[in-house]
Amino acid sequence: MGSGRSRSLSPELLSELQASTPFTEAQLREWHNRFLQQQPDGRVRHRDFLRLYRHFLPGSEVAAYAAHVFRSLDSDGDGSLDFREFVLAMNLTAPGRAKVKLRWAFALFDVDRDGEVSKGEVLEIVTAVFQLIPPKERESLPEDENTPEKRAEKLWAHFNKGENDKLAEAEFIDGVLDNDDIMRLIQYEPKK
Ligand SMILES: [Ca+2]
Ligand SMILES: [Ca+2]
Repeated sequence: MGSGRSRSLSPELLSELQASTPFTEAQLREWHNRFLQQQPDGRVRHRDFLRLYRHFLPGSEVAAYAAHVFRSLDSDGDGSLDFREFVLAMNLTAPGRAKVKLRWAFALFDVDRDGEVSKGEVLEIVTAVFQLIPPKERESLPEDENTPEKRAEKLWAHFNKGENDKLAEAEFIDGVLDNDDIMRLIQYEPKK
């Protein structure tokens, strides 16, 4: 056992990941070993992912958000994250990768994967993000941000879009980059 093709880190995959992320060969090899210790079949499933979210955000309703994040990371849509998808996810959390993170955020919002974001998709993701906010914290939100609907309206108004307009990736990134007020609406940062 342990000699299957899916268990080894191929030279092709290694060079692809080195080209598309700032990680070194040594880091990638170490992660690959650890990944296989945690996931002996080389795949992270939705339920593993959900467990992780429940662990890190114990006071939050994580199911909807975790499902959307999983969908956005599972780029080939096969229902599991392989090592390649896993490393690209790690790349999102590396410091100084604002544009990379926003490209991912766009994929998160593009629920039907048609390359554009509609107002309905904004409401869907904003609702999932809102559920991450523990009920006690929700009470202290500003009046115009204390429901998912208000947050979606605010976001959509920021982009200057009509009800049935769509948002392209570049517009989304330019609109969110370096704008803390808008960034706050598209994600939830747990209070330390
Ligand atoms: Ca996959
Ligand atoms: Ca879409």
